[in-house]
Amino acid sequence: MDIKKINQTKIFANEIRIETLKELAEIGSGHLGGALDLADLLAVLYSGAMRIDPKKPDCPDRDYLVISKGHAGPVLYAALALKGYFPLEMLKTLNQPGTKLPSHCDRCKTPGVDMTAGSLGQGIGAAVGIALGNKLQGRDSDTYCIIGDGEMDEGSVWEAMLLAPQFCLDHFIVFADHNGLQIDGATNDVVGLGDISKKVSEFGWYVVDVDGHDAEAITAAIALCKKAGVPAFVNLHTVKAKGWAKYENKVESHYVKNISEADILEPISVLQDEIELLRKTL
Ligand SMILES: Cc1ncc(C[n+]2csc(CCOP(=O)(O)OP(=O)(O)O)c2C)c(N)n1
Repeated sequence: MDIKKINQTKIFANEIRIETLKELAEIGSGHLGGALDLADLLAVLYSGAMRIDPKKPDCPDRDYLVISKGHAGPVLYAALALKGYFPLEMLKTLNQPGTKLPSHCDRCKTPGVDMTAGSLGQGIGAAVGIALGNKLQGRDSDTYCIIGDGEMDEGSVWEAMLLAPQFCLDHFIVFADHNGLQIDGATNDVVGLGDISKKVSEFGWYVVDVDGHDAEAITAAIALCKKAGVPAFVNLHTVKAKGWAKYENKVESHYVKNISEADILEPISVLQDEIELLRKTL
């Protein structure tokens, strides 16, 4: 794999984290942990894995992304703004009255957002519908979906898991953000999922386990999934709040209040130092 391309993707991931932190500091609170931990995946998806054109967000032949754990809106907005879907300046309006960037994703408000989400367990069913619609209309568009491991406690997720192989949705890739935590504790302590990969595999999916912070491994996994010929599931092992050491792997990172401009200086400085090191390799 091209190391320069991978390092560019890593730089992009840190830029996404920095913009996400700035968004949350601007409004002073928000879903921090489950947003930061998706930056590496989004960097891969928006660095070439997905067929998209920021100038034509509604082009029917694009690839589609449903973030079913809709509370991760801020990290998606950071990626979209950095890709040029809308001005970076707009990120300052996160969750403000009249904004196009509500805390939870809304397809009617934000250019580049393909599905409204927030009520957990709904987005993956919508993604099955999108993938099926594309198949019936003969498009070769890929549909991607991101769900949370806590979200997988919802029964509707497993209904969608049953349907995708039934419809032979071979252009469908679901990522589980497997950080082991949810709103009020460890997922295993709330409703344990057991061996997620084994379970999903038994539903008829192609399954691959990946380090969710390794851009190269994520890229390789997507390539495998595209060849699978059946719906594909990436068990993405992540660290909640990855990129802000103070909050990493902490339940309290789920929703953080009183985030100030001063608070984010330290994590941003660490992320910028990493960017500088990576730039030297280009
Ligand atoms: C149907 C529904 N029930 C409850 C909630 C409240 N809620 C918001 S986030 C969350 C935890 C989600 O955990 P997970 O999917 O693991 O997300 P992550 O830890 O990656 O942020 C809950 C229960 C919701 N949004 N929707």
